[in-house]
Amino acid sequence: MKYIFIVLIAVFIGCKENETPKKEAVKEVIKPVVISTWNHGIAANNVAWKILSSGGSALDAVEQGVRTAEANPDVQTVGLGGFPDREGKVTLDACIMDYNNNCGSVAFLQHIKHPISVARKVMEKTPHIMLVGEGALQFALEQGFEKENLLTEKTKQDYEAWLLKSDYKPVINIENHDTISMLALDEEGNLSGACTTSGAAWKMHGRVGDSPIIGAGLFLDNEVGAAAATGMGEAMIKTAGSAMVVELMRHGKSPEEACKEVVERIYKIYKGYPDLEWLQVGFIALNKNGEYGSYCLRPGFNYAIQTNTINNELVDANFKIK
Ligand code: SD4
Repeated sequence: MKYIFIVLIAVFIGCKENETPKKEAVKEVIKPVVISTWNHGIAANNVAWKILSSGGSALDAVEQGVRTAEANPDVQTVGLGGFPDREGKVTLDACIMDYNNNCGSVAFLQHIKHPISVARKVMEKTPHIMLVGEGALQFALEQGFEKENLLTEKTKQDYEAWLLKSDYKPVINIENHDTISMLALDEEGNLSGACTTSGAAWKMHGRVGDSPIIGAGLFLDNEVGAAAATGMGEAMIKTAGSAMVVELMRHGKSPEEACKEVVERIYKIYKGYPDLEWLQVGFIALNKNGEYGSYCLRPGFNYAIQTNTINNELVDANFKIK
């Protein structure tokens, strides 16, 4: 008996010695990287890339990048020229987040062309994270932002045409798209993200979507990665969409796999309900290693990606249903 025991111990020690220690594969980090939603991501990435490629911070890159869409009157779902709510008011939502989990947000903000920069001021100059409506406007004016009319002639005409029927049935990829969400990883290996929108066209007055809500429209954890959303905000809020994508990456999913899983959860929630008819959602994600990915519910969503080896390309996201 004693002999058998000694043999077993010897075998056990022998096995241990023969075990080769497992080596964690060291992944090469790709940086800098910037990824942003939709066609207008190209112009936004160009501005962000100038900052990132000269050693600037991801935070500056995302703020300056998305300002291009806010200032462009032809982009009708962000900033100046954004589609109004059903009362004809352009109301804007935006948020920004940095690698220290600092974040700032504004919602239901009127008359200010660059809500993303107001959100950054909320983050840096106040003890709060989110300001809304009149309070956000008052803060913006105190910070020196200019009050402007954001309803352009073109958007006013579109609104008047919509009023004739006043039917709230957003047209997929037309009336519930074009939010710009941007994620960046800088030379220092730090992540930041920004998201800015005029929200769903013809929404109820006072409606706030996912875009200014940290965890829904945008989330990041500098140890893991970042995610941001576009599409019907209610779906992202119901699922804590962007935070969920980051958590799934933490547990080993690739950026695309993580986006896909959340899109599938959303599909499951809406399947069989009338809202599915006009539901579109899309996520972009970027992990700490500079790997990126995306996924959406229906075809038509694309994103712009720029790295040292990819020259600001537009890519069609994979999708769940036709
Ligand atoms: C919202 N998510 O307010 C925004 C709209 C949007 O791409 O993303 N459009 O629900």
